Amino acid sequence: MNERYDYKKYSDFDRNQIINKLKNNLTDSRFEHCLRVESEAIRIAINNNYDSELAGLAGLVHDYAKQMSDDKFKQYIREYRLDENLLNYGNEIWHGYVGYLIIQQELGINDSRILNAVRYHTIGSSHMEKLSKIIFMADYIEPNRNFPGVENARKITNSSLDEGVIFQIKNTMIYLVENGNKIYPRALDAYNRIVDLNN
Ligand code: DGI
Ligand code: FE
Ligand code: FE
Repeated sequence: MNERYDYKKYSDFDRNQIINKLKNNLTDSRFEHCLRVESEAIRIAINNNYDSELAGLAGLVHDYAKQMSDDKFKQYIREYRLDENLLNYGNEIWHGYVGYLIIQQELGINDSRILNAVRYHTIGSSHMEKLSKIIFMADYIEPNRNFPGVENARKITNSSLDEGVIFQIKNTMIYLVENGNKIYPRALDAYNRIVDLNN
């Protein structure tokens, strides 16, 4: 299923080379998660009449920066003059919201749809393109996810991608509040946007 593309159309490297880079940068279990998100993204893309090659590649690379050092992220935040408030958060936010720049540089991927999908895969965004929605949901419902409510999330997403996105954004907000975690303001923007759209 997931060996159908070599991804050379969108990357300086082919799928085998990308896989080697992922293996070099990630634990085995995180690497396996990336393969499952690739397959899940392809499945959701087909369900939603979207380009499954773009979806597969974005899914494969979405967590590439997950195990990069804090120092490397801080360096990127300074070098690219990103929001200084990012320094008050950590890897959970950085691996996507900053990590897309590392992916662009190290994997030679320049398609803005893929880069945005990686950027927003953890926190969502107030303005998500279709590929961003597909990766956001593929990461959330890939077959090994087993949080309470995941079956419901799968059912909803299989009948409506947009409803799946709303479900995840609301549930993650509840989870973060219940656990006393800080909410990155761009995540709050994504939540406020879905409230506006439903009024
Ligand atoms: O990288 P994965 O583990 O595959 O999944 P992910 O990128 O969706 O990361 C999920 C984690 O990110 C989860 O523990 C919740 C956390 N998270 C999402 N939004 C926010 C957040 N953490 C903080 N502190 N603030 C947020 O706004
Ligand atoms: Fe992630
Ligand atoms: Fe992930």
